Amino acid sequence: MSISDRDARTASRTVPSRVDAVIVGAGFSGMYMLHRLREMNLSAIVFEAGGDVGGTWYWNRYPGARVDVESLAYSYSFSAELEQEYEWLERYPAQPEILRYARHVADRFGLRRDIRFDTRVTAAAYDEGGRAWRVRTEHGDVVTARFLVMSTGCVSVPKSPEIPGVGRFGGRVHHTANWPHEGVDLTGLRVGVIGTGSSGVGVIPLIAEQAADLTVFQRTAAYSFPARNRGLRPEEIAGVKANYRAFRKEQRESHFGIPVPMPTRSALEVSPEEREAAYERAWEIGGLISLMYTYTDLYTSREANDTAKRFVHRKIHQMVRDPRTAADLCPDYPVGTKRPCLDTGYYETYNRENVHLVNLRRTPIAEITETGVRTSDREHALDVIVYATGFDAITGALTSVDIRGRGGVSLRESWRTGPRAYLGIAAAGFPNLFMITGPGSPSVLSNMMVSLEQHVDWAAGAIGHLERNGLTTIEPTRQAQDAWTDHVDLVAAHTLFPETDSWYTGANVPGKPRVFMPYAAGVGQYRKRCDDIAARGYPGFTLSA
Ligand code: NA7
Repeated sequence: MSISDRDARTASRTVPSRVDAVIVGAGFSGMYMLHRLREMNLSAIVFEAGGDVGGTWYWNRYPGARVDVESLAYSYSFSAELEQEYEWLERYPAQPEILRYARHVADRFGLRRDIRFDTRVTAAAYDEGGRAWRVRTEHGDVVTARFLVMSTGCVSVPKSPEIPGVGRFGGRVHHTANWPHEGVDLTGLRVGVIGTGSSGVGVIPLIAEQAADLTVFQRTAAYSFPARNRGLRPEEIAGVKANYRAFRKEQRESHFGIPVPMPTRSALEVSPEEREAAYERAWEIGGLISLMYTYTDLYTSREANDTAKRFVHRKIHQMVRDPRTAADLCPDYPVGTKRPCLDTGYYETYNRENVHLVNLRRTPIAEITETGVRTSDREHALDVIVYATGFDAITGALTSVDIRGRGGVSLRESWRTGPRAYLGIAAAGFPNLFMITGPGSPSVLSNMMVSLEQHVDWAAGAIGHLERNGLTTIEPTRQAQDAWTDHVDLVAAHTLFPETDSWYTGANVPGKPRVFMPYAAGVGQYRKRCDDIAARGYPGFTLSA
């Protein structure tokens, strides 16, 4: 941290009463938005609930927290100097390395002086007469801004575990998404982990090494692919750095924001032997998409997907010695339709004597007691419960702020039956509101860095367009919004995604409308569409003087 920035951070709790833009969140999207607005000579203030920059990487400090996209790709592309100077150490860095990168960016671009930390935004109301947003924080700050940018992230509101008796437990309780900064010593303790998504899969092997005894409570088994994490070799870093412009172009034009060769054949048009060999090669490479990119139809054909599913099941049975435990760890939904996990030694952890798997499909949790977890068949005595129960994803952070647009209409209310947002970035009735990686954009079905940079650039482009043309507001029409929402649904309906209950569909949160929220056509196609709309003067939006 530079001296000036440190001073700015500690000294400044002053909040301007009027700025051009309020940005909510100082994760990677909020930091870049601030930088872009400054380049346009606009004033902005960022409110951040956490004590520092980093967003999801500030909060998710549990042991084993790692990014699932390779570091040289999961990084900003907006500054060639930043790209060249930053030295990534690992293929899939752990949380401390990513947070270090976020801090480096904040220092390098002097961002902290316009960020107010430990400040949660509670409400934002659009004043139609003044054509401005009035934004309120938990500390009573009120700021008027022409633009409101929600850089609040897709997995930032931890889901409370809706289990009877949660408050009753007398031991220690931790949530992976709010892990103590000073770390947690579990040596010699009986630990229970509830949840086996990416967070559970990341934390379980490390807790198993420390705790006396670990009980994993699994409701839905996850597909986890080997990360094959390792230190980056100097020559591969140099290779990417020498060609970063071409690499970034490939990222932007790709499907997931990760440059890899596209598959050309169906899983059903090759022999079982050839298919097995291809899956084996993908498994050896590891990573999030190598297996899913083996054939063209793994996301669209159940029969094709079943071949990959059977392959992963065989792998699990090879890795886990106890056949009943292995069977319990085999998911029953199509591979890839919930975000797959990346792991280091997850399945092998179940071969340890001190690790026990409880299949909640067979013996559901009845309640949390003062001394542990009671399932339908017995009580599991515990000293510590770790909730790895996930997030109210994609819309949770947007609806947790009381956002009111024209006529006092609440965003939360208007999304009661499901989110509606044109291009996943703007909503009818909410002028000059930009939702970075909002519902209906590729967001979590992509390398988030690619998607958030694209959204920030597009929002900055739209704001620049207003500025240059003496206009004050941009707002989608209801017609364009409805057509986009239908299009998002239609694209999803061609895939296997909507069939599976997951946080992509909101099915993990009781009472949340079940809608497949991300746009599944890929970041390359999506970007073309957004660019085309901007180039044609923003059809589908109303721009007013
Ligand atoms: P996930 O992927 O939503 O995983 C949460 C896990 O917790 C999942 O196994 C859930 O089972 C389980 N869960 C949630 N509530 C309960 C209750 N009440 N009882 C038992 N089990 C429960 O969240 P993560 O934090 O792991 O990962 C989220 C994303 O963040 C990840 O994909 C990365 O992209 C970053 P369920 O599946 O609902 O049956």
